Amino acid sequence: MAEEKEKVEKGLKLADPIESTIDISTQEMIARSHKLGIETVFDRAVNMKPCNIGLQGICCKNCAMGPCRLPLPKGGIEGEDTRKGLCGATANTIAARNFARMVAAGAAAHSDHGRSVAEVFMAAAKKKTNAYKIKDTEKLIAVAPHLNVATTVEVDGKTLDRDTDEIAVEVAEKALNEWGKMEGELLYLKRAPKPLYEKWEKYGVKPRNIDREIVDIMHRTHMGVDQDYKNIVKQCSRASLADGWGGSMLATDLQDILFGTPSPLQSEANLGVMKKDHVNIIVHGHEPVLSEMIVAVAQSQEMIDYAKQNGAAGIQLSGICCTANEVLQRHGVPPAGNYLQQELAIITGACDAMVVDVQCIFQNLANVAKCFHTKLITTHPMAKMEQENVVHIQFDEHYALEDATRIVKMAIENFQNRKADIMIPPYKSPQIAGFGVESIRYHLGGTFRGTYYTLNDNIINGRIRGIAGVVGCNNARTKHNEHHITIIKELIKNDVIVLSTGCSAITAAIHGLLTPESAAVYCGPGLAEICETVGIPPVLHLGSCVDNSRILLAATEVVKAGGLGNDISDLPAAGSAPEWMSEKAIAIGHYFVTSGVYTVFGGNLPMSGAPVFQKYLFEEMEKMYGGKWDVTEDPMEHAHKMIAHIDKKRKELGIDKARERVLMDMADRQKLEA
Ligand code: BF8
Repeated sequence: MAEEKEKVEKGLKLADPIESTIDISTQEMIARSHKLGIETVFDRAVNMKPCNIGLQGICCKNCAMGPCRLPLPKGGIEGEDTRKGLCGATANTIAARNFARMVAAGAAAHSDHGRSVAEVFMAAAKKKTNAYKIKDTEKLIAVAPHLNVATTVEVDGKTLDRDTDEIAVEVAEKALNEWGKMEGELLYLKRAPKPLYEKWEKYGVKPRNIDREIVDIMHRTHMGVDQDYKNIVKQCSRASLADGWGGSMLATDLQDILFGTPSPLQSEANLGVMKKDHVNIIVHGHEPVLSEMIVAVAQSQEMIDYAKQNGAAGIQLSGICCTANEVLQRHGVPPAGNYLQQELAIITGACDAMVVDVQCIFQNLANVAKCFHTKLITTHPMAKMEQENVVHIQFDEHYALEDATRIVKMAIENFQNRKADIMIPPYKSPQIAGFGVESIRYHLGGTFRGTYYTLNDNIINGRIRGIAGVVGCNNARTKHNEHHITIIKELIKNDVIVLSTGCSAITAAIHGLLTPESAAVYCGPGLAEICETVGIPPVLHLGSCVDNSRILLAATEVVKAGGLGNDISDLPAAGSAPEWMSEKAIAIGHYFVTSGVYTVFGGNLPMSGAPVFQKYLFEEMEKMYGGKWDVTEDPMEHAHKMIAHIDKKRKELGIDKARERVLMDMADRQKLEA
């Protein structure tokens, strides 16, 4: 015991690999990190416990009279809640302000990503860069009207197609304007079902422009401004909608137009995609503008030859986090892992370069890279690292190919510097990724109709019980991947089709749920039949976290196809973030809720210390938007809360009976026949 205490005091307590993750390659790499004496997030998580007051969301550090902490008294509150900070701020105000600042940070991250893409898009549209060209003109034409850009012109009484270059420049201008326009409302709001748009109008939450709603949160949560938690939540709704139906949706659309709209393709996932005899380059972060160029350069014959001259058999490109999802969905580049595996990819000893941009990048990567030959390369002016072993190659879209070439060459030349034994865990899973609004229409809509009719039909007849969006991060406070997989398996077992993005989608791939064959193993009979007939996996990978906008638009298409109500909140659908950790997840959760989706988070939501505020999010919001928040630590309960909600919606739609008929098993049928 004393020995154990000493270990803890010296920071030497080590994570148990089996307790830390359900993924065998991650278990093996944690064990290797211990053997090599390299600390990872898994070890830090067992040594540092979270702050109990922060966990409850009731620590206010928005001014220097604090931090003021308002813990819930043991046994809860009887009678009036008299807790106050020095200025008098109540627990509800404090928790709401903290929540709002998370929404602001999350919306800012997604939307600023969108802005970077829009700037590159503008450069491409104006032909100021040779590296980028408009790839998907069909999507350009489809998106243009949503930004009030005409796609045809009248000449001499005839309607002619407008020049695509001209359309592209105007789309870029209109898109960029969405971040800072002085008047009006976000143009994409009108893409939502009409009843939803009218709810936003009624409750006064239509975003004015993207930046303004984020600045507004920072202002109103400053000391001594908004002191009404309901009014603070109202601004959270505006800012999160500016993310989901603004910055994120623009990021997705402009990326698709610029780099190609994804369509289903085959790939693999997990650390085993790295190759010992190849130059391994890992792209990590979120913005695909540079990684697109790295893909192009790494696949060039010149670079492959250069790799061979340097003793390697070729170049293996792989990804971590959402940059991985971006290059996966458009090029089939395999993800080497999700959020919690980033240090482990370097600990293989085979990572010749890890190229990072923005968001979800551990500061400790530099310390881990120091133990190996790995070149850790930062590329974004906004995200530098102070350690000396980190190289900064600032990405400039005007010299994108040159920057990418410099990075790929640096990785190749580093191949010969490998010093440690290589250990790449030999595990990877096949996957089909690259789904989106368009491909769901193609696969589940039927070629004649080209709509979501068949999907709706199968929801109505009960083969598909409902739709779940399962998204988001890993969190070192939860056993890595366990909750994602438990929840997803329980959903598909109950015939709920899953749309997934972000690290959740990578997790599903790693555990073999992104193949059509997995349907026969894990799905209920109705969903299995659909997957088998159409040849799709029961879990559809819709891309990165900004691509949660694809889920909003897919849900909108389902509403439009008819038979399942008039609004997203009418659908037998639910949202989930089983292992969330990032502020972006809170922004996403809130725009899902404000778009009418019942959304369950795993682990903890930092608001339990302010029960009145929590009740507002968990119960009252539903009365306005039809969506609401929920949280639970138990993954089975999590899945069943979603299924119960889906069943409630089926009942309200009057389609619960259809499902009862469909799900008769053989014995039931025989009884009937008899
Ligand atoms: O934006 S799921 S850990 S990588 S925050 Fe980060 Fe979470 Fe992964 Fe993508 Ni989304």
